[in-house]
Amino acid sequence: MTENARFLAGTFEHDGVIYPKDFNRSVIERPEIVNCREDDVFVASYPKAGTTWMIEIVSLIMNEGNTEINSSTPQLVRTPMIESNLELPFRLRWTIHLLKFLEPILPKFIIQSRSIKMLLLLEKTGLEAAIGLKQMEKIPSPRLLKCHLPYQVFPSQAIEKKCKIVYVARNPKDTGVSYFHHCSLGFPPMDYKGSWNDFYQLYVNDKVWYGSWFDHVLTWWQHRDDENILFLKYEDMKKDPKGTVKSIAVFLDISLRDDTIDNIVEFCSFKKMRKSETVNISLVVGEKNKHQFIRKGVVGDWMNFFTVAQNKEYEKIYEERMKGSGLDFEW
Ligand code: PPS
Repeated sequence: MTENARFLAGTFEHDGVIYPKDFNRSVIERPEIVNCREDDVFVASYPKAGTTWMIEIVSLIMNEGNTEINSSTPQLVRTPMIESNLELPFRLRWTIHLLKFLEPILPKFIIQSRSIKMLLLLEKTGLEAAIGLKQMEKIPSPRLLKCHLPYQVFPSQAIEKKCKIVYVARNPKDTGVSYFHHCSLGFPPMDYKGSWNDFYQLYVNDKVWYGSWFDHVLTWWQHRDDENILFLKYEDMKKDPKGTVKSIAVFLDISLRDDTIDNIVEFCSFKKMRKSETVNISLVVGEKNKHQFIRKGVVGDWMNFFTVAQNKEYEKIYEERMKGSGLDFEW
């Protein structure tokens, strides 16, 4: 089986969009089952748009700059991803706890074996608890929730109750490159072993998780003027992080002191987030892995990956799909 065929075998399709097989099918097929509260806040995006960065910013705004929870609790635990569904069997959960207890005394070669590393990773990153719907119930209001869902399968209760949603979009070339590194992180289901050229074929044919970048971003873009939706771009966050924090605070109706805003910008800088174990899962899985989660954080890294032919093909698709939308990106 080719690497791309193996990738596709790990997916399911709903309404023409593919998703990882181990995600919660019912959240995607029946968006009305997600119980939402009126004061829920969502960060939504197509994958690799800067979601993790945005969540750090929004959570700090909601906590009026208090960094305590962000420094101590994995992001995945405090901000559930609603469609995730990592339902570990009871026995495995116990093994993980036992391993954590024994970790300081176990020989290095055991700790570094792939499966043990994987189990410890689950514990350390909070992935062990990443069962979106179950986690959501446990979190006190106001909750901050994450998802990558296209608008048409976004929780309908959230739309009806006008929950606030911050949607972040990033230019599709950098998104694709970042997506390649994400899928290649080295642990299931992110254990893609193909090359960039292989992955490009999946990406350009909308055969990656959450489907077409264009469908996703443009459908959310159509709702940019809804009173409960704030549509932001990664490139603008890079250019003006302080302005970004201010505009989100206004949207959430939270007033912040100027020095608090500066602290939020600093706490959420690429440098700081890269070093933070609560957000950078690569620190837990191993810095030596050539693919990183908090990786480069720049605009324009696509130039190091797209071939001339790929760029030509992609530009043509971009022109066609974005025509008349009023949405454009700098890259
Ligand atoms: S995910 O897995 O879909 O939630 O990934 P997501 O968080 O959306 O996107 C990851 C990319 O965002 C970059 N990143 C940042 N850029 C700038 N500043 C900060 N603070 C920051 N934090 C994360 C991260 O490095 C990924 O982009 P690439 O291009 O791979 O570096």
